[in-house]
Amino acid sequence: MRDYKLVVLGAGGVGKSCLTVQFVQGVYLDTYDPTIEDSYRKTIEIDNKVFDLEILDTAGVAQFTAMRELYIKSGMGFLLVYSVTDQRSLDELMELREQVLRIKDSDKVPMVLVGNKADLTDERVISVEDGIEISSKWGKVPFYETSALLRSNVDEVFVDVVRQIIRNEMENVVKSDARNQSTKSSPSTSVGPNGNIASTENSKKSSPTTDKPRSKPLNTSRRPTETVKTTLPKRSTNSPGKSSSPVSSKQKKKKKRNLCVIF
Ligand SMILES: Nc1nc2c(ncn2[C@@H]2O[C@H](COP(=O)(O)OP(=O)(O)O)[C@@H](O)[C@H]2O)c(=O)[nH]1
Ligand SMILES: [Mg+2]
Repeated sequence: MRDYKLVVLGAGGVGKSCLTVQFVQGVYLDTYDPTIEDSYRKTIEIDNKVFDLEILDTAGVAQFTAMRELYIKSGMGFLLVYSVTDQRSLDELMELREQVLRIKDSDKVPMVLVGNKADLTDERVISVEDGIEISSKWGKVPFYETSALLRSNVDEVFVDVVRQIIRNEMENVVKSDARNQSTKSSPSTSVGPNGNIASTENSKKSSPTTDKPRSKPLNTSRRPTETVKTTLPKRSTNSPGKSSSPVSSKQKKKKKRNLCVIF
C-alpha cells in the first residue's frame, strides 16, 4: 500500500480542520479548537489502487516555528486553503506557498489552491475570478472553491493532490528509466594510464547525488488515527464540470459545478 503525506496549510479560521474532518470522517464540526494540530489517516482507492493517506491538519501556533519547516519537508502534497470571506487569509497564502517551494526546492510541488466557505455568499469578499488569477500566477495550480459545511468539492481537493503526487512519481520513474537506458546504451568507460578501467558507475558514486533526501516522518505523538476505507470515483482532469462526487439534489449539483474551477 502506498503511503502519502498531505499537509493542509492556511491562516487560522479558514476551515482547514472542518475540511479535513469532513474528508476523513464525513462530518462537519462547527466548533473545532483552532489551536489543535492533528494528523489523520484515511485509506482511499483511486483507479483500483489503494493509497494510505496521512493528513496533517496544521494550526496557527506552528506557523512561525521550525515545526512548519519540518512538516513541509515531509509533506508530499499541499492544500493551500483560504476563506472566500477573508482577504487576509489569501494574502497569507502567498508567503506560505513561497515557503513550500523554497523548502521543497522545486517548482513542481503537488498542491491545490482552495477557497473555502463558498457557501457564505453574503460574506464573500474574494471572487472566483480572484482565485483564478492567483492560480494563474502560481503556474495554473489547480483551484477549487469548497464548502466544508456542504461537503462541496471536499473529496475532490484531496484526490487532486494525490493524483498530482502519483503523476510526479510516474514522471520521475520515466526520467530515471531514461537515464538508466542512456547509461546502458552508451557505456562511458575509459582506460587510464595504468590500464585501469574507469566506469561511469564509479565516477557517479564520487559525485554529489541529485536525489532528494528521504522525507522525515511527521511528529505523530498526538495523532488520532482514523482509517476509513473509501472508494473515490475517478475524476477526469479534462472535464471540470463533470465532478463525480455524489450530491443529493439537482440544485446542489448546479451549485457544485459553479464552485469547481480546475485547469
Ligand atoms: N459557513 C461555513 N463555515 C465554515 C466552513 N468551514 C469552516 N467554517 C467555520 O469556520 C470555523 C473555523 O473552521 P476551522 O476548520 O476550525 O478553521 P481552521 O482554523 O482553519 O482549522 C468553524 O468553526 C466553522 O464555523 C464552511 O465551509 N462554511
Ligand atoms: Mg484547525
